Order: sequence, then structure tokens, then C-alpha cells
Amino acid sequence: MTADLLAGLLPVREELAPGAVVLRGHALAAAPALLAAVAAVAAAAPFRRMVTPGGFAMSVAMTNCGTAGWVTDRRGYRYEAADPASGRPWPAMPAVFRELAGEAALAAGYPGFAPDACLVNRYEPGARLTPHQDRDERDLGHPIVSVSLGLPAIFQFGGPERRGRLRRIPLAHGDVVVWGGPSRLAFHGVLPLAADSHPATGTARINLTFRRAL
Ligand code: MD6
Ligand code: FE
Repeated sequence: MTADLLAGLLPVREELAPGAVVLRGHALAAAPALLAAVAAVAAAAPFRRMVTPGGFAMSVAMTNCGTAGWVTDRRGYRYEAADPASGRPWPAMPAVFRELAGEAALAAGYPGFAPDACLVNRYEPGARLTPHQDRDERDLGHPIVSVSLGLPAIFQFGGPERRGRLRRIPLAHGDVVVWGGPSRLAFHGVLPLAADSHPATGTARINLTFRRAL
């Protein structure tokens, strides 16, 4: 049985922790339009492996759209209005992105979410994200909406302290995680992607994380 079918047997709404929910399959209907929009964004602002402040190239390739984009380099993590690779503003956020994000946030109990930034992550086999907090946004009162497309991955989810135990949550094509309130500063990561192929994305997993950055 494929991961997508397995995911369909799980409850549609899973409470991860207070303020954090998984909405299974919530982005399935929009997935083709979302992936077409990802291709358009990447044509204007190509995926690239950014460098951490410690000097290591990240295994995940990233790009952004919206009025602000998340970047990292030797100087640190921050939001920038322009793509450092081109000097041009990040591509505008596609309407299908904004609508899906606002609607998923509402379904999770966060009405009025209006993202100004979407970080687009591309995982190839072996790519991973070490546990971290998302804390570069100005107002942590806004939630984050995270959309998984293509190959499945294991999401790690803990508490507000690095030392805490991490749960493992499988995320499949079309799953959406919404994250805010008392969980906004929870540590989370993604385990190394297993090699496989998916009809929607080939050998990759795409993750969209929507934020209100400014
Ligand atoms: C990913 N996601 O799923 C990486 N951050 O590829 C994140 O880092 C993330 O999924 C904050 C909230 C939800 C997330
Ligand atoms: Fe994150």
C-alpha cells in the first residue's frame, strides 16, 4: 500500500500538542496547482543550498516567495525582501498559496492568517533538517502553516526545549501541519529523506512553510 493510501486511513485531524495540528490530505485537491506555482517561483528564484552561520551548506535546497524571504548565510538567519542570488524582490506569493494557507489556518483554529512569506524547501534523498525552532518572525502570535508535497518524510516534533523528546510523525503528499499558540516555539525537524519516487514530484519532497514574518 502506498504512503498516500495509508495516510488516508488515519484520522483527518490529529492534535500534535496544544496549538499544533496535522490536517491529513488537506492540500491534496490543490496539490497540482501548488506544484505548478512552485515551478513558476523556482523559474524566477531558483532553489539553492544556503550556508548556515557555522559555514555548512544545508542539505535542503530552498527558495522563497512573498514580500519577505527567509535566508541564511555566514551573517545569520533573517528575512530579506530581495533574493540575495539576484538582487531582485522574491517572486510574489501565488494566490493559490495564500488561499490554501489562510484556509488551512482557519481549519486549525487560527482565523485571519495572512502570510507574507513562503519558504519553499526541496528535499532530495538524504536531505534532512536538524531540530530547530522557527523564531526569526517578528510576531510569534501568528501560526505557521506547513504543506507537504511528493515523497513522504518523518517529521520530528518536540517541546520548547532542545533537550526534550522528539515524536516522529509521518507526513505524506497533501498533509498540512499548522503550528502556533502554545506550540509556536516547539523544536521540530525532518529525518533524512528515503530514496523513492512519487508521481507528483519524482525523487523529491517539497515543503511549503507559510509565515507572517514582518
Ligand atoms: C519541513 N518544516 O517539513 C520543514 N517549521 O520540511 C519546518 O521546519 C516547519 O513543518 C515550522 C512549522 C512547521 C514545519
Ligand atoms: Fe521549521
